[in-house]
Amino acid sequence: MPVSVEHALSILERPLLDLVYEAAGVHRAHHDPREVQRCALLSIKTGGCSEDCGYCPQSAHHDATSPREPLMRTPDVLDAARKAKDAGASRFCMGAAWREPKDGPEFDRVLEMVRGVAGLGMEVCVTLGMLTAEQARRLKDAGLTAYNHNLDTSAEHYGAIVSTRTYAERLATLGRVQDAGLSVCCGGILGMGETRRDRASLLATLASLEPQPESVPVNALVRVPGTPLAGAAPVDPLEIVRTVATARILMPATRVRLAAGRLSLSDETQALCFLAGANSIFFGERLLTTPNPGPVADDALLSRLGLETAGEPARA
Ligand code: SAM
Ligand code: DTB
Ligand code: SF4
Repeated sequence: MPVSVEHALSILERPLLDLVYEAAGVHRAHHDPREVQRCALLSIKTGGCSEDCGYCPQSAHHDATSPREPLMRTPDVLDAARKAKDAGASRFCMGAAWREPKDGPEFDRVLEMVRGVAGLGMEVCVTLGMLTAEQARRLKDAGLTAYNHNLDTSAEHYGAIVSTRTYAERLATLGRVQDAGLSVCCGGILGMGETRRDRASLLATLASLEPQPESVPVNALVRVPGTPLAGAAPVDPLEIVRTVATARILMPATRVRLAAGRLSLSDETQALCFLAGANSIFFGERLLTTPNPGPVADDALLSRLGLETAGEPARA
């Protein structure tokens, strides 16, 4: 069912505590509120990307000092996945700094990585840029759980952030991913100069996808020196809470993931986000190229909040 921007905005703008209270109720009706999934991230191909996304340290258009690394070897990726599993991650997401994957040996290697991670009994997700229908089908056949492809912001604000591709191209890839029978992981970034209406517009677009995304990552912009958005004003943490709560109300069955930017969020803000329906985090020392709180801090946080790890694989 299509969700209108006005409807999403009317939820997003409710008095904060009413909003969180309702979202918590929806969350508890659809999920075990004590469970938080740990999802590990690995950059399998880093930097030198031809796109000009204003937030991204991996774009070749900016002066950010992100390293450039060619596509990793499969055994190294599988070692990282095993370590993540041993540390409690049940989902492994691999990211590549590509506009789109080229068919040939590199794409075949990614398929091999997907088969390997799936073989470890983990949920497996990749984010490789735009896909053809055939590539989506081959990823599905290799055992991929979900494809991450973020819309990042509203259609209206997108052109201020990225010029080398369009919102329509992003939506077309999402359609091909769904047609291949893959789950969609699709979310956005807060703190890129967008308005509340932009956030409502993004949430309405996500909630109108059919089926709704299996997971929605909510990123707070990591302001990396050298990127055009390095000087953006930091987002008010309570706006992140509002966004999480609205996502939960509009998409009751979706996993809402607190993604990039948690280093700039207090434990108390994260606690409010979990109350408002977030039930997954990126876990580990690094995101793709930037730091993340790390397992020691996250173990401590989850234990202070009395939260448990969802789908925890048996530890060796
Ligand atoms: N190149 C592929 C693409 O753009 O679809 C996949 C990798 S790209 C790095 C994956 C996502 O990382 C982006 O869509 C964006 O949401 C997120 N991201 C990149 N840089 C970020 C930053 N500085 N802060 C927060 N999120 C960021
Ligand atoms: C998502 O929404 N956030 C992750 C994951 N999906 C691929 C990426 C965050 C990247 C943050 C910047 C960096 O570490 O390079
Ligand atoms: Fe490239 Fe993805 Fe970064 Fe954009 S977000 S510059 S497509 S790696």
